[in-house]
Amino acid sequence: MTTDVVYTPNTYKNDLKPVWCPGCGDFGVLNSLYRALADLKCEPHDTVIVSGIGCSSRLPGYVETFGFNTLHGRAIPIATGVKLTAPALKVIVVGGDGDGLAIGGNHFLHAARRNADISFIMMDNEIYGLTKGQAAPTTPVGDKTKSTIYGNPEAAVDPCALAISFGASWVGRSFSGDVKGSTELMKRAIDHRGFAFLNMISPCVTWRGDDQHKQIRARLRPLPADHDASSRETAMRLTNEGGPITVGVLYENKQPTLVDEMLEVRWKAQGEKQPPTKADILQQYMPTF
Ligand SMILES: Cc1ncc(C[n+]2csc(CCOP(=O)(O)OP(=O)(O)O)c2C)c(N)n1
Ligand code: SF4
Ligand SMILES: [Mg+2]
Repeated sequence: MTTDVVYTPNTYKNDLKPVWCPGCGDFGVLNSLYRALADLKCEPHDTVIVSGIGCSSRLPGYVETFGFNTLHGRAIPIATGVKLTAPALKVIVVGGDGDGLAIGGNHFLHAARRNADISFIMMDNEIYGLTKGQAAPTTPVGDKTKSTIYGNPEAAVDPCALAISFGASWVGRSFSGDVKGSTELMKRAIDHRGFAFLNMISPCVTWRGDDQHKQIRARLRPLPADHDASSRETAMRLTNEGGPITVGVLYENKQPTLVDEMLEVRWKAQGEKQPPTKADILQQYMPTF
């Protein structure tokens, strides 16, 4: 007799209580992720969540899958290594804007360029939260922070514009206060073959003010009804918008992934003429636990 496993958000919860400040946007990200994993029926033992260091990077500890809280800025290369070693695993990177765009910006670039088979859910609070409020690459120009007391002199980057121009094959944006919408976008990102980047706008109530939730919500816009997500040019028009923040799948395409390319190299090196099929890959690389 076979028993059908039931997957619910509770499947992925553990006993560790998040230590985020009350009202932190990261709670919404975590709840969306529980739901996305349940809807996708991700096996906890076939799923790995990798992070760097930061408030947001605490997230793997709160999810009942495999997890790795690595070094500040180094989640992406470690996740890429996990995926190349065991391609049958679902590998998800989570972390902050400082982690992903400042100290880890080089890894972001190359993972996108290589179409590494990982999804990167970046919790963007426009600040370094854990270290008490220094300006980050997404802090708007002119904003006062602990490290820019006269106003931030640097222009902010739009992470989605970076991801699209670096060559990411899936790029989306969401707001942590919209758990339903974020769950759907996370499912698409996690299911995507190749490098998927989800810019999760996730307010920091402590260092960006109680108002950040309200201010961001007022700027949210859905995708235009005729949006063509296969066009890089069209997607780019929905970045660096200044006032409005467009949420949804901005860009999506299909192209060979890093695992495809590496397996082909390996097959060639072994003298085989045919590239591997998906079945070959899974058979050779299924995790052994
Ligand atoms: C190599 C290294 N440099 C700097 C730090 C200090 N540090 C820890 S977290 C962090 C920034 C956190 O900001 P972000 O990645 O945006 O995450 P958040 O806390 O906002 O979620 C910094 C600079 C560190 N831990 N390691
Ligand atoms: S400092 Fe900001 S990002 Fe960190 S837990 Fe508190 S509200 Fe969240
Ligand atoms: Mg941050």
